[in-house]
Amino acid sequence: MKLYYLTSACSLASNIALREAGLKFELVKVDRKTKIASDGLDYREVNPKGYVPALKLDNGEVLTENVVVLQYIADRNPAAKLAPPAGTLERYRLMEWLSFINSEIHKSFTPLFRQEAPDAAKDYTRTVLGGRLDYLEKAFGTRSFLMGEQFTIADAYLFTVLGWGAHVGVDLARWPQLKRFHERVGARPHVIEALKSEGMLK
Ligand SMILES: N[C@@H](CCC(=O)N[C@@H](CS)C(=O)NCC(=O)O)C(=O)O
Repeated sequence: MKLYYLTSACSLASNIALREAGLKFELVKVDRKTKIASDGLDYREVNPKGYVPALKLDNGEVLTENVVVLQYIADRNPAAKLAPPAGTLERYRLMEWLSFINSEIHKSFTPLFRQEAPDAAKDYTRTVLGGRLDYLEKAFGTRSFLMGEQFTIADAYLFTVLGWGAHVGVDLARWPQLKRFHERVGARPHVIEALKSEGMLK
């Protein structure tokens, strides 16, 4: 398998998940400006949507969209317990978290990274995002991970998006549980490996 990624983008979640699942994969960097991938391909031919992540399977099929790519990875090695079995209520709870992270947190961050977005739009975005994080802070309570005590792909995804806050004026200090969660996940050996593989850690 090949994982196409942009440094420190949402594809980091799949990079982490692949390592936590113990799967063999190749990491292929995409140049943010030219969209040329380090395997020599024009990334727009791999994923015509132009964004990461994309997971190229060994049979040549390409999977895109975080929520799908992450579940595909988890299902390749059920023993790693990165997702509850398909069809169980717990699996729907996991999908509930993945959807929440994707549409309510991940996509709320996007305008904050856009130079062309007006300041008023960014202020509004910070307010909306703050409300979502307030909810998460309460929902977390005393558990270690989103699904309880078991680390899952939802945690890999949440860790990734929370890491963006420091770059766009969203300080996690306002949400102590989330800050602790970010530190807890950031200390996992496979997470450290993934951060190093993208040059985010020495
Ligand atoms: N709907 C997509 C959105 C993915 C997405 O927003 N990817 C961003 C990085 S986090 C991207 O590749 N943006 C293109 C760019 O920055 O050039 C998904 O959930 O997978």
